[in-house]
Amino acid sequence: MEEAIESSLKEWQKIEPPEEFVKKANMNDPDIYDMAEKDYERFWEGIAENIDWYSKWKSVLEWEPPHARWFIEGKLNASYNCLDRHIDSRGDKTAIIWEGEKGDIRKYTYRQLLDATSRFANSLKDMGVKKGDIVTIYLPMIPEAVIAMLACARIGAPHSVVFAGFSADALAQRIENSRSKFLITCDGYLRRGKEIPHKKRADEGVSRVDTVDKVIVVRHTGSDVPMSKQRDVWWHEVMDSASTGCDPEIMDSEDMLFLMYTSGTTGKPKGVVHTTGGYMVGTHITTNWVFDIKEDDIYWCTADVGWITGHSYIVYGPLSNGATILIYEGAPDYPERDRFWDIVERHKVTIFYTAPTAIRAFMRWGEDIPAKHDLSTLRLLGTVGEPINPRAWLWYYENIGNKRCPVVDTWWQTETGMIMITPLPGITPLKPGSATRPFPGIKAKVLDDEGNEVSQGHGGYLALTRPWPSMIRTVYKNEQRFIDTYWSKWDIDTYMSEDGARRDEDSYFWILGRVDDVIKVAGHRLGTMEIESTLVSHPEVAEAAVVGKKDEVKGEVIVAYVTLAERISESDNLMSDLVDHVADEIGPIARPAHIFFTDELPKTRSGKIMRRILKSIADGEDVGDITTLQNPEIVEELKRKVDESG
Ligand code: 6R9
Repeated sequence: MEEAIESSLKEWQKIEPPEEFVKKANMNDPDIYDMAEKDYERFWEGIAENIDWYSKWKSVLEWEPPHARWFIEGKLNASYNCLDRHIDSRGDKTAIIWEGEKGDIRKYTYRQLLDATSRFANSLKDMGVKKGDIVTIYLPMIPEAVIAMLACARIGAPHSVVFAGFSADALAQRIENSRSKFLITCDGYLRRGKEIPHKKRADEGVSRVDTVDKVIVVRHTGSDVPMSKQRDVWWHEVMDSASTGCDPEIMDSEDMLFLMYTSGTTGKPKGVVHTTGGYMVGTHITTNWVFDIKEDDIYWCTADVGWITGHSYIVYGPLSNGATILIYEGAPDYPERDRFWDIVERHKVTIFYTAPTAIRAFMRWGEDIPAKHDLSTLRLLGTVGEPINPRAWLWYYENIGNKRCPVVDTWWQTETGMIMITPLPGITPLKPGSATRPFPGIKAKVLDDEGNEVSQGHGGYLALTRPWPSMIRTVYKNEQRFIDTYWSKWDIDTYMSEDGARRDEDSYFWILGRVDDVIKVAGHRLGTMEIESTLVSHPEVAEAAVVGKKDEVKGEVIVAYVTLAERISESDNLMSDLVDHVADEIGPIARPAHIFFTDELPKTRSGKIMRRILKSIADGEDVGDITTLQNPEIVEELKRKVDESG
């Protein structure tokens, strides 16, 4: 098996797009790249015609690095673009197919989705939500999450969606930073058949802040939940009394559409600000060209709406294209490991977008599982979230796509808003493991520390050297952090992605992963600092260092090295306490896979913890030069501990 894959790796070095696919592809003109290159502002101006505007922009771009403003003075509404403009031609077309973990199915046509969105928009207004107010959405994967987002967009209230798997504390932190007065949540939701008491968590979060006036609760599982008299209202009750029809607010191109908190190098997550015009233009066109969305496609992106992928490629990109999207609430292995393929078969999914970590899990479960299902409706596959190893790529291509479906490996970030480096399936020859080349109009380079382009085959930092419509506008209430994080490594007009990359002989990009203290656990972005601060907040912990350890399925898992406070001795109980503490404070995804107690952490003479060394120890790799440490002897001791733990 291993050998077969390795040999096909060579054989399959470049996979040309299938002729049939090319013929029908939404974008199949290779000259598009040159055209965009000639004058990228003109290119984006043409692309912006795909969005409906109340009034057109006066100029395309104002670029005062690092601040870009796109489609100046253009007026539009994102929810109008996702709903109203489809009603004449697609009013009765299915917009959302939702499947719950228990197998219950709900569908919304575009007309029904518009109706629900308008009603909910009116409910928000009735409750006092005004244009510019930030509304926090803390919901699992249910249609109400999409409706709530679109309703906010409709009335010009930026949403801040918090991943439902995050803890009360993480929720509180985000509400606090955005000073949000409104929260939308639900009673509970199912995960592997077990009910998660979501409202309880939301209540805990709200109790830790002093901003929230109103909580709107979706009845999803039907379980009893305490409702606070003044503060809490049921979604269905406000919807019943809300009036229908709600005129979309006319928004400026540069008005904030949403805030999305994401992890970075320092402890606190940062609020990435996205605005309306450029974001809609960017997500619309990438959905159209990269996923080749057609009228009769059934499109399924398995991400959660709580992450940027859910925002751009479940909600705004696909719905602005009038697509039918599928949303599944539950786990991929519930009740059985074929759940995804069962869904693909039953709903006749044609386009499927998921993360490498999921693909590696499927691979491990074996090809017999997808083979039991008819996957012949699939015509395009995508991946996102972390580098995909060529073996996993090929497994996906062969076992899910039956060698018929192009696989688009799409590199982008919360901050970029839209897909940046990707094949165009009707044009680009594919190479397993490579995200191939920048989307038309995007300029990416691989730079060294001094900002020089590195030569072919060598690793460097992935940089973006030209503005793009859906780029991050600032870090909410922290302009300095925006500049320091992204625009200070080289010249002020060059964006630092914090990813390593190299280019090959065809100038294809190969993403090497993060170069900062961000780790990706099963595709979820987490800051090691966030986890360290949480560990240190435990009364028995003195110091902690967290690194990502390579993992075959999850990409990385969390390893924590912990020094205990004076007179506290290590024990298995304390270890599991600490693991639970992190899960409670951040969420189960941040749960350390291993904790090692140590009397000291390896430090430089100036006292900096050497995480690089700790990572090599965790990965069982050579630690390299340790002569600059003040305590080199600790390295051997830690190596022994890690070895012994197996
Ligand atoms: C969309 C998303 C961003 C980080 C990014 C990089 C990694 C995303 C990738 C990829 C290799 C790909 N990443 N796509 N690495 N190949 N196709 O995931 O946003 O959660 O902000 O994470 O994810 O490291 O810097 P976000």
